[in-house]
Amino acid sequence: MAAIEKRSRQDWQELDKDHHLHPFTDHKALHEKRSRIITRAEGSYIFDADGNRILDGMSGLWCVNVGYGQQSLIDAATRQLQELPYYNNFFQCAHPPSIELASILQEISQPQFNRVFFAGSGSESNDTVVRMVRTYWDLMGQPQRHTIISRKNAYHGSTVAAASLGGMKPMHRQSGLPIPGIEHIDQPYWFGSDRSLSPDEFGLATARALEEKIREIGTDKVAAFIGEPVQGAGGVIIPPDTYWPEIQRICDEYGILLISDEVITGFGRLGEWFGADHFGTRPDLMPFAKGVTSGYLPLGGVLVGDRVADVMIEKGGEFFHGYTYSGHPAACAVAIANIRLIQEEGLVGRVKNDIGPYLQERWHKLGEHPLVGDTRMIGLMGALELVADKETLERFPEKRGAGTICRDMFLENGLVLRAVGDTMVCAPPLVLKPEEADELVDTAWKCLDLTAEALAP
Ligand code: PXG
Repeated sequence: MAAIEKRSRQDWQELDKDHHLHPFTDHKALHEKRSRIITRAEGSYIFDADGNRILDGMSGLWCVNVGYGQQSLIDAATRQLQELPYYNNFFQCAHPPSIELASILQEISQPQFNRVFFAGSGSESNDTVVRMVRTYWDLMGQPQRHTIISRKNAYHGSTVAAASLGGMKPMHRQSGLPIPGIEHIDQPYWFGSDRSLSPDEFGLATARALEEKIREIGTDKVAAFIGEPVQGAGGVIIPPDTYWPEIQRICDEYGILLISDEVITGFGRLGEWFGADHFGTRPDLMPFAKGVTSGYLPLGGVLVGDRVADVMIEKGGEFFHGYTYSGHPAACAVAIANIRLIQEEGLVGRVKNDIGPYLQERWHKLGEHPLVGDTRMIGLMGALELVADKETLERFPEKRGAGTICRDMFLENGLVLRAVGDTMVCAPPLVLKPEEADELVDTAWKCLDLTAEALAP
């Protein structure tokens, strides 16, 4: 018997409504509307229960880097499930997939990374970061150094510690967050500023807010700074070139740890293995997830630099932290196959030199549309800003819901892109073909026309 029944779209929708509470969802609104049921996927396309073929301009949730239907990943999972479907890495045990993956991650990352701590998701990875950073400073004999500085509008996950690191106000409001010892500074979002400074000046100014914050809190109290190389969920915010070098300088000067959250930017998204490689930073910790398995199975982890790992190993004492699924064997086997595929197909270089520049050039042409005030793209991660007035760059009033209207137009016309307010974001699979890139941009232009019509007074 098949594990999953064959049912009509309507039956799935009714069962879903009756029994399933979705993540990040207004449940009342969804009850009135019903879910879109996705049944299968191939390459860069997903298919819904009505058979509609939809170009997945978001790689699922920024994760399906190698695209759907890759047989080598499916085979790796199958083989591993047959051989050893589960065993843990607690109590001085390990298994070949977790060890092999740890050594491969060391090969593809910067030289300071020789060790990895596994988790099951990006959120768990960032919870690990909070625990590990504070443990490190305790071991260093500086237990007062517990404050982690992050940024407003950052996204680091949805567990209590990860959401606290994040700078999403509505998430904080809903559950009494952040937890103590986490502070947020302004983000390097030039388009969202008053634009009185040049992007380079603005990049320096927002980076220097870190220095001011460290001084305000006390130079002996700050443990670390965490940032996404490019903010994803916050609206694909690409910092000016001046930003990350200045952040690195400040971290070095004050001796605080630098954490590069690579959950979205890792595994080729920016045309390098990791976002830190693109921006030239040398992080001490790099949480990752998503693209490590291209989303085929859940896996996360933290790449731990020697500065931290050596202290933990030399000083000893149990690190009271870990998850049942830290280094799940099937997920690790899929990650190994995924990384090998990225290497064999040269996908990182393809993003940097081939499909990346190809899509970027076309994406920037969308900037000529009357509804678009700005376009940006780095690797295969981009955004465009919807504006009410192309001259003054004035935005639509929030209640018009321009971004949501545009997102729904995209979907009706066979394209998934995300709306973050009135910022439309895009992160297609790294295997995107040139003709699919053309389709993405042509559909986007047509839908911008339709959105403009819908928003016309
Ligand atoms: N860090 C970053 C930078 C992320 O983008 C997480 C951590 C948390 O990962 P997990 O695996 O716990 O979800 C993320 C996740 C969106 C969206 O709509 C973005 C994420 C997750 C869900 C939705 O943009 N990013």
